[in-house]
Amino acid sequence: MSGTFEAPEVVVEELDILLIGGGMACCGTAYEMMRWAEAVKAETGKDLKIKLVDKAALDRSGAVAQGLSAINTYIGPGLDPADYTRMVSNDLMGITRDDLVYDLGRVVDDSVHLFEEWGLPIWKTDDDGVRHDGADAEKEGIPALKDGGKPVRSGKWQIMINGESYKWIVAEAAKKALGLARIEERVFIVHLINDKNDPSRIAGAAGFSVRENKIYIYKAKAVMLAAGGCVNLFRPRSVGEGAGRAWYPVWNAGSTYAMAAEAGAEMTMMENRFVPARFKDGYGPVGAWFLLFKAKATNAYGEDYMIKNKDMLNDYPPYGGAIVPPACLRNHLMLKEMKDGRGPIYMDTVAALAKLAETLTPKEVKHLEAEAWEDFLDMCVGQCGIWVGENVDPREKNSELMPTEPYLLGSHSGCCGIWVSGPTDLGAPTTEEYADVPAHLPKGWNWGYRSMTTVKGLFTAGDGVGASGHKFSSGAHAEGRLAAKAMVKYALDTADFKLEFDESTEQIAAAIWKPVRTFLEHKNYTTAIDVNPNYITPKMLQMRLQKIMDEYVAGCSTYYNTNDKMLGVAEEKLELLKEDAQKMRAKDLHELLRAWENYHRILTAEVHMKHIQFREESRYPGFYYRTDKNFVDEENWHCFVNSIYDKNTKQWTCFKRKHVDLVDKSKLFKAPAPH
Ligand code: SFD
Ligand code: AMP
Repeated sequence: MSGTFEAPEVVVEELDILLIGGGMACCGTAYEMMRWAEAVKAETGKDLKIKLVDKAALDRSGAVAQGLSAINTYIGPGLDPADYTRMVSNDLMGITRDDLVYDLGRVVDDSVHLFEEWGLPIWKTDDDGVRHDGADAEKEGIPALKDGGKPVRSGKWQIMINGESYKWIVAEAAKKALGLARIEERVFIVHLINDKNDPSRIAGAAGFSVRENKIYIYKAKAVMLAAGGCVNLFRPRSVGEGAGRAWYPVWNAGSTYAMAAEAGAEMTMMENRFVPARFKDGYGPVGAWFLLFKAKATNAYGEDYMIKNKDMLNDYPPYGGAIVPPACLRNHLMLKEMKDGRGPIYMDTVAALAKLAETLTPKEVKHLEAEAWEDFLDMCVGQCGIWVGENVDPREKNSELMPTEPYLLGSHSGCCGIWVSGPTDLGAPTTEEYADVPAHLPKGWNWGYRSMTTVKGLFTAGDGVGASGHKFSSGAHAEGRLAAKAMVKYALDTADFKLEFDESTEQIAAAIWKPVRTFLEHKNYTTAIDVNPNYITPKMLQMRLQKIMDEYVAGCSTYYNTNDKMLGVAEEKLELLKEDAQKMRAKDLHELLRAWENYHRILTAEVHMKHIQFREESRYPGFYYRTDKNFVDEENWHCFVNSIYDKNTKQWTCFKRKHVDLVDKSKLFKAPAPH
């Protein structure tokens, strides 16, 4: 029987393993998992039931939808995972999990090699130092990366690709590994289900089809939750007709953080956020300009604020003294110019291209100019629209840069997310304090299965894993792969375990469809469908959330400033918003999706606010400032801030966890680091 809008069909499926999301991380998990699952089947005859569900279509879902033009994490020969660990730590102001980052550093290149094998064109440098596009390099017989081919480094960690079809290529490999029967596209998961007899264990997940009137309820022993980061929880700089634009993908709505928290998973560093400097209005990325084109950003009067304001870095030892200052401090120096009225900020594309023309051949210059456009066409096509619409030729006219609205993510240059179990073969106890801990890592960093959250059977990767940023596309894929093996092991270890849902399927289905019921019940009360005292549209509710976050939780409109009092106001307003959210309506499946995205955003916004409130310092100047605690306090706050949500009382508990360096960080600094 197929369902109707009034009475949706409820499909219940029993699985061993469920993968939620179809982005870089989940594609990695899918690819790797099938290798282990097939080995298990060959050896034992056990055929693990595995399914992947994505709210969109795998080929273009997630952050890499439009493609990318660089892979930002490729270690390659000459660097080592410890160097990578140091860089990540420094960029995130010293508070990351060295075990997770180092572990990823050991395997990330393997994912890049696979991408190349699957057809991703990677720029190469030949023996004469000449650069070639990926396809040309292949035609000319330049070896693949894994056979010693030299990539074109845009930066120390980044390599250039022709990546318009990056996601297609990665998705194809995942689909091939899984087989189409194991994939359900356009199913939005809204809720994780705990086990009735052990609330700290996962038992499944539930969602609905965004195309058909169907609710899906999955029972599963192991669940991968990799549904990306959180976008549009702050009022975006682009309003009105541009409101659908953002830098990070608008379709990732905090599902990872909200659902994991509701299931009881310990969260970490949720105060962290990323406020990227981007080309104004189109959100075009800047990495290629800064790193490959060696462009400088200036204030309106042509002054390089990184030089002009460099003494401001001294306020933040030891990080300000790093050879490459952290991204937030680079913003800090930029914001000074904007606040003092010396904006707009410009990317000096004119000088950069003229300088490159002095040393490169005309053919290479032409290629680079084409790349300037391709960089946007690959990953942020709207920026090309801006350049065309505003008659921008980057050789002749500089473009404005602007710090964007904040995004929550754990894979790009941010580190909020979920606390996970680390690798099993890293890190000797360094201090006496840990000498009695049987595990090799600091206490509480490992509980057996790599990438498992503190909820048994619930795993995460990519934007989901907290305290370890700078994975980017390649790292998210690799991290998904790392989890796959542990998930198969967990599913086998718990094969005889009988799961029981802590809610009935009827309760779950009713909760999912509630916004539809609200609409159907009240729709005839007024003649204007959007104006009704009995419900609020998801769009209006989203605007309210964004306004609260923007004005009180350090959004753009306050230059990223907040304080204890403003946070108090936000807390109160969010409470009221949550009450009203219960009255969200859904007049069609699209609005049902929007309503549930909002629920996820609200919970994510709340935990972000609570963490900022708890951490009594400003750890990320340039990303946010607590003006009542406007300093970095290494003595008291060089620690993780973690939290747990109780879905019954709806209360958050924030607490400190000790931070330990496993990799020596002194190499990062011009002067010796104090710790
Ligand atoms: O230029 C549900 N990223 C870059 N990485 C690089 O390596 N190089 C770059 O050049 C990068 N740049 C960049 C990047 C991203 C974006 C948007 C731009 C530019 C414009 C970052 C990476 O893309 C990012 O780190 C990874 O993709 C993260 O991977 P992952 O798997 O954690 O998230 P995802 O790929 O967005 O996938 C999420 C999936 O979840 C689905 N989903 N499914 C079911 N139910 C729900 N409730 C769901 N909610 C979400 C999504 O559909 C998706 O499949 S640059 O700026 O530096
Ligand atoms: P973005 O385009 O800003 O997302 O950056 C892409 C990559 O370049 C990421 O690895 C960033 O950390 C790095 N990056 C961007 N800008 C700079 C900069 N000014 N200095 C050093 N690294 C940068």
